[in-house]
Amino acid sequence: MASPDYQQIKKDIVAILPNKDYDDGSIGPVLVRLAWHASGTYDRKSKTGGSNGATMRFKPEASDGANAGLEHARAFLEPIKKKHPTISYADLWTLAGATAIEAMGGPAIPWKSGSEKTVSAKDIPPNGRLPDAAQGQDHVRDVFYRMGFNDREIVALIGAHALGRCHTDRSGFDGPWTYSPTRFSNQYFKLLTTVKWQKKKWDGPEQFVDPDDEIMMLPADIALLKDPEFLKISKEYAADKDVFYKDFAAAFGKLLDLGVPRTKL
Ligand code: HIF
Repeated sequence: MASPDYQQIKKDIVAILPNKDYDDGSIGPVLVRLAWHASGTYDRKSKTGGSNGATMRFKPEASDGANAGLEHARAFLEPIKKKHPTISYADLWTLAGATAIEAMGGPAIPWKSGSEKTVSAKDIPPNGRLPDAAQGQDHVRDVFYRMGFNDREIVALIGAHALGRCHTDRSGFDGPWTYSPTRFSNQYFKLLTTVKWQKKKWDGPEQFVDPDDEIMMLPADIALLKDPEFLKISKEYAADKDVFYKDFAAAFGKLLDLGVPRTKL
């Protein structure tokens, strides 16, 4: 069977991003979340989890509450998988995330094919490895250090919350982080470090909003303001989009590659 035509697959992914019936008119953000959640189960000590094998297709990962809503992202990509059957699901999902970032105005994300088509049931990671939005900086560090990221990479990655929105029927939280949720930028850091965030007055989970209750931050986002090291880096990214783009591209490319077998040269 012919090997996948990755350039054509990227074109096909870009072609399905605009979707007037979905959220803010683009499925780009939810494809980015699929790629991140498929990769974010990685544990560097046990070398388990990560994007290899696209294990979110199977239980228990498929029914992990943290992945609520990602069935839409997986369904959006099915027609592309059918058109290009030789690409692995894992490579398709991570390529879709990288392509969506670039198509929404973000930096080019380093991406390599090579994920296995499937793995055995024992390789499906346990639920509970993805971060809990209700927690703060200690939890965020625990989760991302476990994957092998440092403080600078953590802050760079969280900049992807420039994109998309929370859904009350998925995570329980509500609303977008920025005023342009389908454009990648450093607006997340500009808003995070300047808006007077206040607790949202509602009966949903604790979250923070601007005075006009138009944009929001999760408790895990506000952690970047409470932690001196995270705050310093957030201010740097708010002031310098190019530095943020360079650091984000490297960190997101590293995230998508977690768990993919690479022969160490
Ligand atoms: Fe998110 N994230 N994320 N996230 N995320 C949500 C949505 C998106 C966390 C929690 C949430 C990252 C890290 C963290 C995106 C991309 C990334 C939602 C809302 C929650 C609760 C889900 C819903 O209701 O639909 C936490 C606690 C994280 C650790 C700090 C990454 C860095 C920012 C790693 C990342 O790339 C994207 C994109 C969305 C929007 C999805 C959408 O459907 O629009």
